Amino acid sequence: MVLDIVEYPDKRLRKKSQEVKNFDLDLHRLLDDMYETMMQESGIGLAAIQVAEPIRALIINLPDEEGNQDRENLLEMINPVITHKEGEVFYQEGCLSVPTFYEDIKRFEKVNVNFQDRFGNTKTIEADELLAIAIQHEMDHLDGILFIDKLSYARRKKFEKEYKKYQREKKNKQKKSA
Ligand code: Y12
Ligand code: CO
Repeated sequence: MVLDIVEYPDKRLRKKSQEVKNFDLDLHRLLDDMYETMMQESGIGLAAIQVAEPIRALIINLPDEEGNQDRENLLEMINPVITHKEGEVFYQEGCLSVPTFYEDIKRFEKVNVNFQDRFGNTKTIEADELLAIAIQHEMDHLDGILFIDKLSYARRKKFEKEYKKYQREKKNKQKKSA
């Protein structure tokens, strides 16, 4: 089932997500619905809070060299914890909860992460390049942090102006089709 994406400035995105304790069918259903939602919306990463579930779960599905998003490469991370971080890199990020806006954001170049899979098994991953960026972006969501929070004051002001325009246009489109 495709779920609704919670969009900025909805306050739910600012909630700190809670540790997952039950690795049950409800969790598996949510992860499957998150995958369907992410694919439908052309995303490569999604945190549970973005579909209004305040639990520490996220999914990432990066495209391969041919640009294909293969479900076999889907990464599901439950209760992730960064155990090592190094380096510095800038990458242009976007977020399904902040449509139409993309900006260069500074992240760690490499991260090591401990997490659990959907069955509660403990795993470790050493990530670099786009995967390291996606993990940091999605893990920020678990603590109510959005990539726009990392913008300079001037850039954030510009973003707020541009985003209001997007919201106005969206509202007008909805009015016309009602
Ligand atoms: C690098 C940087 C950021 C991430 C986090 C995951 N972000 C996304 O998956 C963002 C996807 C996105 C997709 C959109 O839709 C299309 O492009 C068709 C989109 O749409 C609009 O802005 C209209 C916005 C964001 C991982 C790795
Ligand atoms: Co995001």
